[in-house]
This record gives sequence, C-alpha cells and structure tokens, in this order.
Amino acid sequence: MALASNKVVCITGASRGIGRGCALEFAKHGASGLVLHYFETDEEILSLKAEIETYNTRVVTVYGDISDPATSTKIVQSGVDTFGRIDVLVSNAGICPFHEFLSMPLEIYERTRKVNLDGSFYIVQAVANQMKNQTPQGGAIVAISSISAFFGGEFQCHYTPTKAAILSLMQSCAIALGKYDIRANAVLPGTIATDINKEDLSDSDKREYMIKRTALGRLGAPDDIAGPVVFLASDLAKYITGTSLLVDGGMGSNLQ
Ligand code: NAD
Ligand code: RM4
Repeated sequence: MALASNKVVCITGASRGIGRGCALEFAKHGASGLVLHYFETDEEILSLKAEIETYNTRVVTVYGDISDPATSTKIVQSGVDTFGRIDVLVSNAGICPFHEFLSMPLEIYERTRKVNLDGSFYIVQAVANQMKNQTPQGGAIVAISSISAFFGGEFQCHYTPTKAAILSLMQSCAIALGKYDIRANAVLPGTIATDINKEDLSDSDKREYMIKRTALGRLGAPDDIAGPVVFLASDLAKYITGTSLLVDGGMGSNLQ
C-alpha cells in the first residue's frame, strides 16, 4: 500500500541512520517529494538522492546546523520553493556524545540540548507555520524521541532529558496544532545500530547486554523505525495525535 502517495515529506538529519531509513521508506511508499536536510558531507546525501530518485520521488537537499534557527527557515523555504507545500515533517536530527556525568563539560551538555531540543523546537515551529498557512491546510509531524524518554543511562544524563522533552513537545504541539489539522506524534526507538552508538556498542559485553534485553533477540535497524514513522505520518493514523510509539523490540518490557 502506498501510504505516502502525493505527500511532500521533510526529514532532518536524513543522510544516514534512522533519517536515511525514513527517506527510503517514504520513497517506497510513493512520496512525491522529499526535502532532505543534512549536516554531513555532500557525498552521503547525493548517493541517497540518487537512490531515492529511482523511486520517481523528487528530492531537494538542504545543508545546515539544526541548532541554528536560520537552518529551519531555510529548510521550509526550500521545500515550498520546490514543491509548494510540506505535508509531513520527521524531526530526526540528534546527537548523543556518551559521557560520564560528574566530569561532563558544560559545553557537551549545552550542545546536546541545543541540537536535540532547541533544534526540534525550531524545525517543528517553522514547518507547523507552513502547514497552517498552506491550502489545503494541515499535515503530520513525527519527532524521533527515544526509549530514553522513559529510562536513564549512566552516560546519557545530558541526552535523556532532551528525549523526554521531545515527547512532551509533541504532546503540547498536538494540542496547539489540532485546530489546524496538524497531528504531532513521537516515535521512541530502542537501541538501533547506527553511527550514534557505534563506539558505545563496539564493547562486545555492552552489545550483548543490549541484545539480551530485547524480546526479539536483536538490535534494531533503521528500517525497523521507518515503517512506524511512515504509518504515523499516513492517513491510516488520521485520528492519532499526541501519542508516543515505542519501537524497541521489547526492550522496555524487560525488567532484567
Ligand atoms: P546518526 O548519528 O546516524 O544520525 C544523526 C543525524 O543527525 C545525522 O544525519 C547527523 O548529520 C544529524 N545531526 C547531528 N548533529 C546535527 C546538527 N547539529 N544539525 C543538523 N543535523 C545534525 O544516528 P541515528 O541513530 O540515526 O539518530 C537519529 C535520531 O534517532 C537521533 O535523534 C537519535 O537521538 C534518535 N535515536 C537513536 C537511537 C539509536 O539507538 N540509534 C535510539 C533512540 C533514538
Ligand atoms: C537511545 C538509546 C540507545 C542509544 C542511543 C544513542 O536513546 O539510549 O540505547 O544507543 O540513544
């Protein structure tokens, strides 16, 4: 089923990991246009663009640091200039520089908050204004929070609060934006093997521990997250707003 046909979808942090997985899934589900934001080298995003265009989905790419509000303005402008509207936002860009708490330099804390929370706020606000003002009005916002919104991590005292805040942002946005036919939901991935945790999971004991905690006996991959994101953004989910969907292979159900 083409869950995204005729939709213009904007994704932040799209060049790799979960963002890349989402971009490919939206293209497979018939999205007409993708606005792909990135903060890496051009090579990664250009290879993704080429792959996506094989699905007959048009692509515009936008570079920038999401912690700068001007980046969000630029992303929306590019989407509107190229496609005339934005139907879906996936707010995905984020960082997790694992660090011990007591010795954590404030720069690391502040950078994590600025990218994860401030960046999410800027892009959600910018895209929501576009969704409110376009004809027909409306759209769907999916923010990538985390299982870390519910559970702490010894080396994530700066990160987990940003993920709880993103969940809360979606709840308040659902209330604030429903009157404009804009839905806002959060997806909470468990442990997905990507660049963000490559170093952390290179410790084989830690990796085995994380795998064992899942019910399905494996870590997630980006496409495990992309399907639920496409669903929440689709018309099949038209009465779902303000909710959080945990996609963790059962990790959060395991007390041991
Ligand atoms: P990743 O490192 O592969 O992707 C992160 C993306 O964010 C990259 O595209 C990167 O360029 C972008 N980014 C980083 N800093 C940025 C900045 N200042 N401005 C703009 N873009 C920036 O990791 P991932 O796992 O794909 O992470 C994507 C999202 O998923 C993050 O928000 C992360 O917190 C969340 N998440 C990941 C996991 C996991 O286990 N991998 C679990 C829960 C939530
Ligand atoms: C997630 C969760 C994962 C971790 C990533 C970086 O929220 O804590 O286990 O690998 O963040």
